Amino acid sequence: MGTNLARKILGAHLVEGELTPGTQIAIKIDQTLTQDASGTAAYLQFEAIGLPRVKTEVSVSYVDHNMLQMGFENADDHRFLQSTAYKFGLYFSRPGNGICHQVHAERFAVPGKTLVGSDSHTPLCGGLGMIAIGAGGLDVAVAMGGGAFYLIMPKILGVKLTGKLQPWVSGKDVILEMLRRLSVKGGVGRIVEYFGPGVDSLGVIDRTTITNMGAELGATTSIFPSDEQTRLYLEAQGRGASWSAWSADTDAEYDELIEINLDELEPLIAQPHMPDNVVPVREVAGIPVQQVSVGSCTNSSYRDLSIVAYVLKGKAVHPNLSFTVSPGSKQVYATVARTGALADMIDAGARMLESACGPCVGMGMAPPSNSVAVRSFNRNFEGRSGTRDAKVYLASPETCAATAITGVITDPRDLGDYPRIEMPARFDINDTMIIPPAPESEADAVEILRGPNIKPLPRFGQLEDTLSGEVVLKVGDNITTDHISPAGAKVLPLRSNLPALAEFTFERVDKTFATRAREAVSGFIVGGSNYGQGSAREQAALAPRYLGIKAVMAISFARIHRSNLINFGLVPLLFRSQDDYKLVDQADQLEIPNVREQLKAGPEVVVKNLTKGLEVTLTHNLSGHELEILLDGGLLNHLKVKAANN
Ligand code: MIC
Ligand code: SF4
Repeated sequence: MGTNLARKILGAHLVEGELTPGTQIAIKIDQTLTQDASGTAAYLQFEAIGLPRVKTEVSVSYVDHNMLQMGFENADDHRFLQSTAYKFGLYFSRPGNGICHQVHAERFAVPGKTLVGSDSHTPLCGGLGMIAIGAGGLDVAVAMGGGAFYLIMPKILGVKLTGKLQPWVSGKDVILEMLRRLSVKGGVGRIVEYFGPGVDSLGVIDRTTITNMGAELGATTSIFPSDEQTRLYLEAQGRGASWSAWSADTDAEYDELIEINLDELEPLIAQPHMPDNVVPVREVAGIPVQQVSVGSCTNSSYRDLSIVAYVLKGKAVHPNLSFTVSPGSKQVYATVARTGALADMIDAGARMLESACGPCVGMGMAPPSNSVAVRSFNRNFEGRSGTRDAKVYLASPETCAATAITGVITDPRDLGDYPRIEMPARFDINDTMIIPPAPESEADAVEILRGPNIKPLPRFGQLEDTLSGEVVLKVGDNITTDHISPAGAKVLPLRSNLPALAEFTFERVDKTFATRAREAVSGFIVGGSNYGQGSAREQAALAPRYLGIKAVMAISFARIHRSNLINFGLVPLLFRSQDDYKLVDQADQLEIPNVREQLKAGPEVVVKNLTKGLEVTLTHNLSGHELEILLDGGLLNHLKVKAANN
C-alpha cells in the first residue's frame, strides 16, 4: 500500500518517534508565523529563551489583528514587533499588508515544507501542500529557535473528492459540508487530507478556504496536494521556483476515509452560534439581515472579492443592512482596485475596511442589538462579533453578496448566471510592506522598543506536591478560548499586559470569575468535552494560571489549548465518564495529593472531593516530554532546567 501525503511530509521532517497514530512525535519546522495579538508574548518568550536569532528557513511576524489604534497600546506593540523582527532575523509584515495567512500563502508558502504559527488558522497554507499547524506562541518561539515541534501523531482522515462544484457553490460550502458531517469535534486528533479526481477542479483559493476552516473541525491540520493548480498560483505570485509536486501515492492508505461528491453540494450556511450548525441556505432563506461582512482569512481573496463585485455591480446594498468588505491583503486590495471591482463595490455602498482581521475578531463593526449578521468568516461564537445577542451566520462570499443586495438570507443560485473569475496569470508583486531582517552582523546593535503596555512575563514555580482549592468554575461542552480569554477591541490590546488582561478571563461566562479565582488563591476549572476549542491564544491558559488555577478537569480537550495548559504548568486531567463529571460541582473543595508522584506513576490520578466526601479517579494522557514540562512548572522553566543540566 502507498503512502498518503501527510505521512510523506511528516516522515521527511520526523526527528523523534514513529508515525503511529496516538503516539508522540517531534518534527523539524521550516517556517514560522506569528500575528500581533499572539506575537508580542511569543517574542517576549523568544527573548526569554535567550537565542540571538531565529534558526528557521523563514520566520515572519505579521500585524493584522490589533489594528484599531484607539490608544497607544496597539501602536506600541507594532513598534515592539517591528524591532524584535529586525533584531531576531524575521521578516516583518507591516500593518496594512494583510492577514497573516493570506499573505503567507501569497509570499512565503512552499509545498512540502512545515509551518507552525501562533494562530489556529495557520493550516490555510495546507492548501498549497504544506503541513501547517497552529500552536501557542511559546511553541512557536521554541520552533523559531530551531527546537522541534511536539505533537501526538494524528490519524489521517482521507477525504475523497469527486465531481465538480456547481455554479454559485464554492470552497466555503465544501468545508461547511465537512462541519455539517463531522462537527466541531470531528477533526480532533486528525489531519484531513483531500485527494481524488475532484481536487483538480479546485483552485488554490477554494483549497485554502477549506484548509483554513479545518481549524473549526478541531483538526491538527488539513492538506491538499501540490499540483498544476498550485504551480499556477505560485507562478502568479512570481514564485514558480518554490513549486514542487507533492501528492499521495495512488494506492495510499488512510486511517479513515470519507467521500464528498462536489456535484451534489449546494450553498450552505452555519447558523448561530457554532460553525457546525450547518443547513442549506434555502432552509433559512428569507430571514431579514442587518449586517453582511466579507473578509477574514477564510474568504478575502481576489476571487472572493471579484465575485462580490460582480454581484454588486450596478446594484445597491439593501437599505436595511450594512455591508463591510475587508480585503485579505494589500495585493488583493490593489488588484481589485486595478480591475475596477473595488469601484463596483464602493458604488454599491460597500463599506471598505483595511486589509486586516477587523470584524472577524471584534475589532469594530459590531452588529446592532439582537440583529442577524451574515459573514464569510470562520467563527460565529456567541459574542465574538462584539454584540452579545447578535445572531451570526457563516456563509460563502457568494451567499453574502446575494444577501447584501436583497436584505434577507438569499441562496446565491437565485442570482442567475455564475461569472467565471479569471485569476491573473501574474499579480503585480510589491513587497514594500515586508521588511527584511537586519543583517546578522548588525543585529546586536538593534534596540527593542517597548511601550508601557508591554509587561514582563510572569514567573511560575514548579508543580506543587499537592494541589488544593476550590472549583472556581464549572462549564459545559465546547467551551471556546473566546469564552476563556475574549478578543475584541477592548480586550485584545491588553494581550501583552497580563495583569490587565487576566481581569477579563471568562468575562462572557461569569463576570465574577477573575475576582473569585484571585480570592481562592489556588483553584480548579471543570469543563465538558472539547474544552478550549477555537483559537490558539495561549493567554487562555496563561491568564487562568496567573489567577491561581492549578488544573483543569474536562471530558476532553482541544489540541492547542491542551498544549498551552501544559506549557504554562496547568495540569490537564480527564474525566473517565459523564457520571464522574457530575461528581464535581462548582465551589467544591478539591485536593489532589502527591500529584507529582501520581502523574509519574501512571495514567490514573485520584482527586479528593472534600466537600462531597468522595474520591474521583481521573486520567491523564501526558507524553513523557509533556510530563517533564509540567513537573518543571511549564515550558520556559523546563527549557531553563534543560539548559542548566547541559
Ligand atoms: C482568532 O481567530 O480567534 C484569532 C484571534 O486569530 C486567534 C489568535 C489569537 O487569539 O491570538 C486564533 O485563531 O488563534
Ligand atoms: Fe484573523 Fe479572523 Fe483569521 Fe483569526 S480567524 S486570523 S481573527 S481573520
